[in-house]
Amino acid sequence: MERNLAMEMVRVTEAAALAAGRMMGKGDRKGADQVAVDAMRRAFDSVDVRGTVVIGEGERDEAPMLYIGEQVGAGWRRAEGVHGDPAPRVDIAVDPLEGTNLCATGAPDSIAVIAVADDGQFLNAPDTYMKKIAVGPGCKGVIDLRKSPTWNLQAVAAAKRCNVEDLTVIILERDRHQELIAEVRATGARIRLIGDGDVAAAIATTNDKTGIDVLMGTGGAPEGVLAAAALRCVGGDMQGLLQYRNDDERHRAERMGIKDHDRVYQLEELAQGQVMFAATGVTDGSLLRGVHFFGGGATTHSVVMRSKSGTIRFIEAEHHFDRKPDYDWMTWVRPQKT
Ligand code: FBP
Repeated sequence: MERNLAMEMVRVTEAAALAAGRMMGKGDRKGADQVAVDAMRRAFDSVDVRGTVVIGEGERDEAPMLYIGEQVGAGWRRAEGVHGDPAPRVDIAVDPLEGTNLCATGAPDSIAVIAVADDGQFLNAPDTYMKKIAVGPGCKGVIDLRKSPTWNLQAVAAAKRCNVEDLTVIILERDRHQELIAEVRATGARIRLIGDGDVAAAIATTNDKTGIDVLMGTGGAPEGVLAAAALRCVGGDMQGLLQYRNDDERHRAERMGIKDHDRVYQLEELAQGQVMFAATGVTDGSLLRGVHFFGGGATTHSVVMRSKSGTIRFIEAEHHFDRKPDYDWMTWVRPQKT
């Protein structure tokens, strides 16, 4: 997959983050999500790919934009033209605003996210839950979701040549995790409980500066595929097991081609082939700073990675609104009140 495409994808996450950034702390999670979706969708129009959304805002009948199966990217129009090679066909996984509550309350770690893979390479995850375990580079091959949290923490501690007490586990604070939290506490490991945002949490395991070693627990399945794309790029590891809340979700999964409901998906099954991942911070977080506005502009902080090269690039951008082309998504970003 092309290097230039990675930079194009950052422009798309920046657009979503800038739009959502305006909504920080306004207590309107749906509104924040809406402007992020809108900005991201419009920003795709200038990217030269033939993308198909495989992880998005839901099924076509419930999401007007970035729905599963939607074709995005300027490449579709160009492919129908006469000149040059057709644009690359890629799978697109998006979460224009991951952590809608975090943005609505101004809490840390809401991000705008995109992952791209060669055609047909992401697990078409239904909108259900996924039990997950994720670790950074250095712990590849040591985790096993079928085994207990205690077993896994001992394995991670051995790989990191430390004691279990030295590990920090990040877990979504949910009632369903009471047993997990009790077991992790019993091992002596430290815990960081978060209100939302397990994509950023999974990415945090890949960077020593965050102090996070392991993600455990159950969160969204689409978020699991996005996290897997990031972990593929950095050489971390992850496993996921789909968890259905009802028969409806189970049937939906079957319609999407999932046959074995007890299968533990390995990292390479969640996100295969050549993968690219980009995220831009919306609110300040452990790895990425959020959108900071100044008179006439804003700064953004993004990370972009590619599985092919393993390069992890952090990009700080200063956007000057008066000099930005008048993209239609800028409506969400320019100050409304003067
Ligand atoms: P949203 O961005 O859709 O609000 O999702 C936030 C999130 O915390 C995800 O990071 C996580 O995977 C999922 O919700 C957990 O779902 P639930 O809130 O139902 O436990």
